Amino acid sequence: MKTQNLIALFLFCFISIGSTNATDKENEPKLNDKKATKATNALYQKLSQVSAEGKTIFGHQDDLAYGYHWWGNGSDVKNVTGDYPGLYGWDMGEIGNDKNLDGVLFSDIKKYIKEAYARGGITTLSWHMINLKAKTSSWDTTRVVDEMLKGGKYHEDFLKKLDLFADFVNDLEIDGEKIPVLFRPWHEHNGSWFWWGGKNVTEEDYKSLWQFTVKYLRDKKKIHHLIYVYSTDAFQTEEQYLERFPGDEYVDVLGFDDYGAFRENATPEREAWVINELEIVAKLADKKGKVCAFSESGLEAVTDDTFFTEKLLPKLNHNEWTKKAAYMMLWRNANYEKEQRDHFYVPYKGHSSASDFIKFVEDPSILLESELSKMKVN
Ligand code: BMA
Repeated sequence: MKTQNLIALFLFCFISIGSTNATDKENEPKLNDKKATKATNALYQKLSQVSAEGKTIFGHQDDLAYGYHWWGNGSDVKNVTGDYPGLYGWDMGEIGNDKNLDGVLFSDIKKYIKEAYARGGITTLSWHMINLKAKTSSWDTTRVVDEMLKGGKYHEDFLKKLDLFADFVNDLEIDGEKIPVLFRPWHEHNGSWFWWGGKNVTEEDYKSLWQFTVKYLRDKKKIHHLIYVYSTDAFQTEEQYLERFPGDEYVDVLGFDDYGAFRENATPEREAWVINELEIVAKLADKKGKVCAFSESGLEAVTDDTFFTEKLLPKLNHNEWTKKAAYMMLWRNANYEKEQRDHFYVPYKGHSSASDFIKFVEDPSILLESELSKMKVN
């Protein structure tokens, strides 16, 4: 080959490699908030990488605050597996009081979030906000969303709640750096059990509620360490999933909750919905340049000793699409003494499903905290 040809070939290769990289970067999921902090962008990138590698971060609600047999400082996940979950869920319900709706001090939640972050763990916040009209709980379906929007009787009360939330997340700081948070408000809205869901609100009002929440926190309160997670309950089609979607510019993570699929009486067809749900959110996330997740699930009281390896894991690892959920979170382990009920989703030490849970977390696709913290972001 002549020298000129060699140079031309070299230049061609150089330019094509360069442009491929540029395109790859362009296709990488990006946060909507252009002012998002460095740590927040880094977290989003990490989630996107976990997803691209077909791995899933394991999460647990209220993990560090209490467990089936104990209250205050601990972890049923660590007691059973020797490691902490990679992701921790907390709920903002009843913010303004000392304790949240499940009796955890907000000051403790802050402490747990900081401890987890220092170890490399991730935080997600949900919010079972009280019904501002009935002044009760999120399960009170008295119509209220229309009156919470601008001009409505409860708008000011709503702003006060958002201000309390803003103060809470602004306080999540270590060495002058804000701890990034996956914020998942107004979840399971395709069901009618919360005041913000289903027949208790119009499609338009739901979208306005969501958009207002984002705009107020991001633009008015100038909070730039939140990643917004949209999270429906069970669904069967992409159209159903997107029915009340507030818009690409208001959502960063596409999530969903599904408990029905794993209930003891669920048919094999119903169980298979999870595969379909995982595929739909993964394909949508791919199309929209976002991250996807299985934001809540589990089998209450883990009544099946092989639930984790025979029911849950095969869904997550079913195919290339289902593997893309960046994280999956199981719900809380209610303290038996306090609540007098078997309402737990992770085995406690000594529970008959503990060995199966250990096998589940040992699967190479499942990430607990220590593995997650060692992961380098490309
Ligand atoms: C529900 C139950 C309730 C709890 C609520 C908010 O699923 O666990 O007991 O109060 O979540 O955490």
